[in-house]
Amino acid sequence: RLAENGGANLATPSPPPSLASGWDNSIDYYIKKQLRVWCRVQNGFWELGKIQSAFGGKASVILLDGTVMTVSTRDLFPTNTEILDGVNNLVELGYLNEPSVLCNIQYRYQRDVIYTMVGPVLLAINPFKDVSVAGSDVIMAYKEKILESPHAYKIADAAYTHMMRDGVNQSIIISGESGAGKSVTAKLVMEYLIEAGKSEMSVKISQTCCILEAFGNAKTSRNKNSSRFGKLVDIHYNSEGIICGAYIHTLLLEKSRISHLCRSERSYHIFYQMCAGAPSDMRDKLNLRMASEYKFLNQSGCLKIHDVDDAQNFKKLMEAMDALQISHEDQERVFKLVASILWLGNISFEVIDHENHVQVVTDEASRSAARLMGCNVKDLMMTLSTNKNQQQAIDVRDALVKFVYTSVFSWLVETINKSLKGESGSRCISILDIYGFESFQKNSFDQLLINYANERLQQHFVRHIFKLEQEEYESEGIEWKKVEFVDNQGCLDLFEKKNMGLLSILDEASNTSEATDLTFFNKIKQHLNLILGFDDEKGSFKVNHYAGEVKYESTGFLEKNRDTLHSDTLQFLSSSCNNFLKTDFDNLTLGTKFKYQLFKMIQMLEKSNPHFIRCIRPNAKQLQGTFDKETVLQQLRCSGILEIIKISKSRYPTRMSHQEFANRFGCLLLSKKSYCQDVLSTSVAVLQQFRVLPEAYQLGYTKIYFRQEQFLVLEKLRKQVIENKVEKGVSGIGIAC
Ligand code: AOV
Repeated sequence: RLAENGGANLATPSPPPSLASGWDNSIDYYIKKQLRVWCRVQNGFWELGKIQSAFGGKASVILLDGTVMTVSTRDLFPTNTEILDGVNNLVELGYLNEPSVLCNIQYRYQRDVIYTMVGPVLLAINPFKDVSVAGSDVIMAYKEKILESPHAYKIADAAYTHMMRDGVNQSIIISGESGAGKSVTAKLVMEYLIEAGKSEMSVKISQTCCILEAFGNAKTSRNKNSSRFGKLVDIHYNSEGIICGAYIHTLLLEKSRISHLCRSERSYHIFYQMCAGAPSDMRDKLNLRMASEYKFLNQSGCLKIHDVDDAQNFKKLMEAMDALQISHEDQERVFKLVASILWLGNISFEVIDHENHVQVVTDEASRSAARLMGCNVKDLMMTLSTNKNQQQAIDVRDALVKFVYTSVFSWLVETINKSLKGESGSRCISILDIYGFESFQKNSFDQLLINYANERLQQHFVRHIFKLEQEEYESEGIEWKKVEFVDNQGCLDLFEKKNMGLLSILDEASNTSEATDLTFFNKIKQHLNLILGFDDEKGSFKVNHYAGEVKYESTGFLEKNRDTLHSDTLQFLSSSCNNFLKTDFDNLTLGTKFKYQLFKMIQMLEKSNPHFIRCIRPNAKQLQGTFDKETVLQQLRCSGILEIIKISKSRYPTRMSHQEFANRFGCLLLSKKSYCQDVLSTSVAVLQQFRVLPEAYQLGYTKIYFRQEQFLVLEKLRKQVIENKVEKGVSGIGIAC
């Protein structure tokens, strides 16, 4: 679809002649002037070449390497002049087509320039190496507007400036596939926001990442430091722009990782950090061994991550916990529970055949686990014993460890939030960083929820960048040429529809005791024709996500969604003396809880003015210096980059009600007469006095819309007027000036 649009040019320089009406009118010009063109070659990508001749919709093209090809003129695209190589904002490209966009990003990437603006959206390409232009000097340069090139700091600065100017809450939404660089970008954004409003709270906020990463991140096959939970961090500021507190909302932590690992992946970092870095007195208390001695950790064949020092990170973690004033007593309780999970994983079962009974062996593992959980070993053994089979016993044990770990994680988030609570601020900037879109060889319920969250986020993006923007222009009666875009609402409906959505069918099955993964599979097969395909043998189904197709295996869906603990386990936990392990179950399925948390986050975002950052993975292998065009192009396409450029070219990014505009700029008027009339006359008088060009603004029914540059000019003038008046000590500056 994009390829069809590819040849269309939006801002046609002259000459060369317009290509909007197709090549046939201008092809002779390209031949005569020997201008370079992009030519689509067999692999679907483009190479540079020159047209030798053309006839009947076909052209003969000589590529840079001397190859001569005959192609359809539809496979040729105009190139931009070399002056435009590597522009800061893709909107500046004269000719808008996929090869030019891709080439521009690659040009910058090869020069270690990883950020590019696409209209108001920041693109960030993961360099997989340190190219950082970062730190407090750079932050100050962005704050003072000395530096203006695209950067995560620039977006943070825009949000901060906007918040201070309008007193409106802001959000920075960072999206992209797993491993694309969201969390690193989120850290840079936070760095800026923490520095810009520096207070005593700043150090605490910056230390939270270290704790949340230790407990909520793990190595996956796509990212060695993958977030396995979503987070929305609210930073609260007072009216002077100083930080007064913060709050972290989290989105469900992936649980299956605690007991089951895929080959070459790791469990949560904390386990390895603790095993490698705990000081000797702690090792004794926790009866701690090497990571390789625990089954939950050694099952995947991966214990270490290249270039990561787990022991050193454990030290940093303890410092961070101290900075957040988590008492040593509580820290010890946390580590005891973490260690108890490792020992629970090492528990062995014995089958007593004639009694049809499976029971836990009393050994070092069961004794250590019980002691660390603060319970009696007999109670633990009773809970984990069963009259069914060994698998049942293992399932009960695994449900218990997942519960223990998620309780620790929730307790930590709660405690961090208590520590970050300050005076209530009047304004807030929220930063969203969730687990990115995932498609592995085997995808389970965890991937389904993660990808569903990404669909929701994509809809938020589409709504703000395309839908709301265009609806507003229409309702304000502004001249506007509609831009088409891909809407993912259909896929969201597949998940969310009330009766026959994927999640509701799953919930219904989960609440029916006779239902199985197979009956669930059959039901979606019967009712969900939006699903792309079913494989009866494997019980798998394919969903067409905005970011690509994913095949999910339905085995285990029901159990994961039910998310219940065995009644014996519940009783056992209520008798445990560890008060982290609260069991106030609310009887919601995991899918419903997830949807609820997600909705709450989106609702908060809807109340703020959004800024978007799209992170891009340059290759699938996490390699530096490797720009894989296919991987990048696929991500650009599903982010709708070409459409964003189109909409941004004609967009009016700054807008104010007529009243606000008159209040703000009325003071610039030389003639007080116009100022005394109605607000619209004041606005028009300002525009006339400064001879603002008609194409730089539009008057809507209730608001006035500006091109960014024009608005900045007015702001600069306003600033000068105010400074002049203050310097001269003139009283009676205009109302809001
Ligand atoms: P993600 O947040 O998008 O994945 P990360 O932010 O964790 O991805 O980035 C993955 C890895 O890429 C990091 O650990 C770094 O090694 C590298 N990286 C990312 N951005 C940069 C940068 N700006 N400079 C240098 N290296 C970078 V996930 O959390 O899996 O969805 O759940």
